[in-house]
Amino acid sequence: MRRIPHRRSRSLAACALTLALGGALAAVPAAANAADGPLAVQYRTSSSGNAASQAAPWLKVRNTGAAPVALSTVKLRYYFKADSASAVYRYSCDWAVKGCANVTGTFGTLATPTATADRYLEIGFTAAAGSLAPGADSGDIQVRFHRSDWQQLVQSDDHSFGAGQSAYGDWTKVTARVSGTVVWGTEPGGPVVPPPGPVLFDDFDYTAHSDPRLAANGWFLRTYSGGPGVPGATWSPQNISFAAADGNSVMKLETSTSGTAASTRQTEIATSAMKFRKGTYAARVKFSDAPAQGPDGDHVVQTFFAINDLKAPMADDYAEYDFEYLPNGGWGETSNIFYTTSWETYDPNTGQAVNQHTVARSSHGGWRDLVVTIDDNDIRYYVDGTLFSTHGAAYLPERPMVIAFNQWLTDLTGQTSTTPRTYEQQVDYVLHVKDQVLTPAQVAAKVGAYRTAGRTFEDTVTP
Ligand SMILES: [Ca+2]
Ligand SMILES: [Ca+2]
Ligand SMILES: [Ca+2]
Repeated sequence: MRRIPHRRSRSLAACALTLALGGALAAVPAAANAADGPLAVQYRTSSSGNAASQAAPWLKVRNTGAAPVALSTVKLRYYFKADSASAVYRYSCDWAVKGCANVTGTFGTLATPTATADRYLEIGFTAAAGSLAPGADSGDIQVRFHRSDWQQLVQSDDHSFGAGQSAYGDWTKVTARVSGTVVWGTEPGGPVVPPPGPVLFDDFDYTAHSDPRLAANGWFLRTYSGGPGVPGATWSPQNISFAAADGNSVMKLETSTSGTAASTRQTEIATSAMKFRKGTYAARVKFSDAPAQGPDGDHVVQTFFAINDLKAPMADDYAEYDFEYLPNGGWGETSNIFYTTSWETYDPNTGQAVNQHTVARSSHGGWRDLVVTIDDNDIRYYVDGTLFSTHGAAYLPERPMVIAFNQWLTDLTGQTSTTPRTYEQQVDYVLHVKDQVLTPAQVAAKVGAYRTAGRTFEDTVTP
């Protein structure tokens, strides 16, 4: 428990009220690809008998991702149970849109057989098969295989066989690999590969705080007054800007003051929609230990967080998860301190708080890779790829939240100067993957894939 009388939480209650009253603010997120792939496999059989002279798995592979995929890196596996340990099978390609000459078929043996699979037919492609553009599929790949002695083979005990699959449809019993990594389907006895989940990604590639794409993409730049921070301060969208920096597009939050409430400009940007609960939240944020200009010493707070509205003091369906950096201390601290905090609830009137927090009393200035994951068991915070803290199940979110960044001053007691000064927080990107716990390396790979594809925004998370 920590008592913090002036929490930002009060601001979100106001924000939610604003959203409830102001339909104009509730921008609808732009639709994008339903899946971010990268591949899906479709299957039909052209030989449906439980026992047959040959198996005829016809296949198509579709690029569901945002980047082209070279077919030479793709392998499809059709799993079956051999008719005997010594049975030998022969592969044929009858027709393929990419050309049978560019399609390969080889047989493999499973190291760990199951009741329905001890062999597989692996379909591959030569370089001449080319690549699949986003949204494109390979077209028909009509292949078959039979026993070398032309005896009947039993299909009814084969993992990948679908007797009723007389037309093409997505088929997870045939797997797809890209460069050796399974990206589609379920291997025999193996873990189920979850389908790609809804995702929010924004590289913050905008022109200005007035760029209409910000609202179209579901962002709200705060204008309404109130806590947290200095009473009477202004929340200023004009202090949010966009630029190229350190090799990528970045968003800048500038918070300025001359030591009075009237001169204090704080900044906040949040999603309009309260639709984020379990899963992975990530952002690359640049904290600063010194002002961009003017004298140093204010109690500035630089943040990345998820939060919902407090419906009543101590309501337990409140939720909030914070990264907070105070380069000059504050909240009774005299030097730099970095917080991760998971909130069950609080009372804005008394300051009573039910939370779990973990701190580091050290500089966190500079670019930081921040990741927080929330599943059914706990909340895990990572900084620069390293686990920083794990918070318990008592603090899991009961309801969806918004995602937000803000920069504000806890009070004006950090220094007495009346010389103007400006503090700057930068944000490179934000990523949320719904209901999936990603490692920091998987976060980096996902962000890298968006950049390879030249894609700066996607939002497929539905409320
Ligand atoms: Ca069989
Ligand atoms: Ca709660
Ligand atoms: Ca960026």
